[in-house]
Amino acid sequence: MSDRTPYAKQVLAGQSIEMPSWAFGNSGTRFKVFAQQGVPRDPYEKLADAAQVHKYTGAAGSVALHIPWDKTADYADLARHAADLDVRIGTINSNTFQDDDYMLGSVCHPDAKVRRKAVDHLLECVDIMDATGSSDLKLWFADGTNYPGQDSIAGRQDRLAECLAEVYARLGDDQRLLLEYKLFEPSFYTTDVPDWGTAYAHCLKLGPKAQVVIDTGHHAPGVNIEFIVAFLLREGKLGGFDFNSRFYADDDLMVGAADPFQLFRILHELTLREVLLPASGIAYMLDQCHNIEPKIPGQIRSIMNVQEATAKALLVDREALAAAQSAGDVLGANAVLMDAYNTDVRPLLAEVRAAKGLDADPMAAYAASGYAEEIKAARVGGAQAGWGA
Ligand code: LRH
Ligand code: MN
Repeated sequence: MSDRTPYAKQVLAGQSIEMPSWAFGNSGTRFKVFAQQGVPRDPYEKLADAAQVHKYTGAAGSVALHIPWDKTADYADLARHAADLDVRIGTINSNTFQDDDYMLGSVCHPDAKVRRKAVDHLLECVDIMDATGSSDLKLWFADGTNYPGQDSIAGRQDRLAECLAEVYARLGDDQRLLLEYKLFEPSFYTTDVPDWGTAYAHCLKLGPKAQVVIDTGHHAPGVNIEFIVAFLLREGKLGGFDFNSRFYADDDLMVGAADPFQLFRILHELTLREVLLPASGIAYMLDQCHNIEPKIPGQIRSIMNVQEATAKALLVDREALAAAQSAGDVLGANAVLMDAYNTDVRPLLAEVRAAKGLDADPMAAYAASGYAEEIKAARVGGAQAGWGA
């Protein structure tokens, strides 16, 4: 078995996972949003908190924004603020799921006036990308129906395709749209982009600047997500991930917390195609809510979970795996993967961090920094950020 450690270290040193700005604000469920002390009041403070995660992990150099949750007067100034903090603004997320006009949908709404309003918001998000220098527009639509007969399933697809085409036409040369699917919620009968196949079909029709985002919490129980990864990679239509984990539905828990073996299997497919680094064009993002746990440590732990799953995947002896697979050696092939998965990669990651001048234990380093106490003391008054739902 060839020593894969040097290769693994090289890739791990270059890995970059994008943080969601909304993970630093208050979040919860329909039952309760528990406010936490020190939570940011505006996107500037969200970026400051995100910068702490990058400072201690060295692997979280960008932050996704969500509009209007991160609405601000001067997006170019916000981008400069990010640069001063050694991070950058990444994906711009649209929001057509919180306005009263969108009760029956946004881009799939029966009323053309409502669709116009939704598309205008999506076009405004592209204007914001021009100001922040972002290349990715991520589109998730809550659109769907709750009862059979409520609306035309095919008619809604026509409306969706028409609206997506207008947004696609507005994209700049270095910009793309990432279409995110989700099985259900908030709609409970049909969802207009419910699965990877629907997202893939719309992206194929749109063109090369349209790709699919896989949110790991958006599938029916038992769905083999790594199959979807392998398929979309083969088609060149995998645009990115919203990493999180779940025990039941769209729980938005820390990635790898509920099913670290699934995360490893997903990273294995990506490692086989050598698309782990930013140059691959695949956007690796977290999409999580830290409803009861402290948010900055929650993001640090999440980045570490992705790093650990990645390190294990990078240690898979691919030659031995390919040999066992072509020999039909079922148990042999499975054992190659399990050997890597059962490897304790924490010493390897500590070496990668040390080589970058970082503390071997980012969680302990952040806790010792006193930043948590600082923001609790400083951020008094004002309105804490949240989903505003
Ligand atoms: C929808 C979703 C989408 C975001 C939102 C914060 O469930 O995953 O990616 O817009 O969460
Ligand atoms: Mn998501």
